[in-house]
Amino acid sequence: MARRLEPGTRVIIATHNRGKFREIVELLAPYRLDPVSAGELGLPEPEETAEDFVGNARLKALVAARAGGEAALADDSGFSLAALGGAPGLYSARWGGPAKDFALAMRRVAEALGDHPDRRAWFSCALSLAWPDGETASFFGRVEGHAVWPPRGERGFGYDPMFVPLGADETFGEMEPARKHAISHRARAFEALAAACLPLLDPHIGETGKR
Ligand code: ITT
Repeated sequence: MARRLEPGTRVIIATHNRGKFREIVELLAPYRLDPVSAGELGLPEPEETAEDFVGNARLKALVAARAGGEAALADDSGFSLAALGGAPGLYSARWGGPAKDFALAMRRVAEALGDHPDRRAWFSCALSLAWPDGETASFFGRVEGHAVWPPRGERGFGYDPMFVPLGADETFGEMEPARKHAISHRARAFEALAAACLPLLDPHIGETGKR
């Protein structure tokens, strides 16, 4: 059984991606932990050398937990197109080039896709929690949908403006953040993480924090 974090524990959010950091902090909000970003602590950004999302998330979480001396949570995620055999997938961040330009990354995806009739797309997310002693727990989530072009919406980050999840009309870039959090790849992985490793919520405490 995975170790559970106590309320009030400081947790390093081992990402240098501001969009991800914001979403993870929002997802963590009900659990009364104390999140701090790896960037704020000046922790290094390790090379992502694993062969899958879980491997990379685990690697990032372990490096941060060992360097920071506290529990660390990392996310490795990506956007995939069926017509491109799952690309950009694990290499989603790299498609933005050194400037991490996602307008460029989306354009590259749209060009690779051309007028291919298969527009099926999905986001994947692995979340790993690591402790400084080397223990880790990892969780995975995925959301299916289709790609649209041109991109739509200013919300979210990364490839959000070109992805419409199944059952919706809006892209993740147009959607209220709360709607994205109800169905996203990250939210699905987070649900499993919360069930196994986050402090248990008092069911009598409402959104106001009062019983
Ligand atoms: P860290 O490794 O520091 O966390 P990164 O941006 O390099 O940051 P990844 O290697 O996991 O992170 O790359 C995932 C990329 O996939 C990310 O840069 C986004 O462009 C994209 N992505 C992941 N989740 C997304 C989401 O919810 N919406 C849109 N794009 C997303």
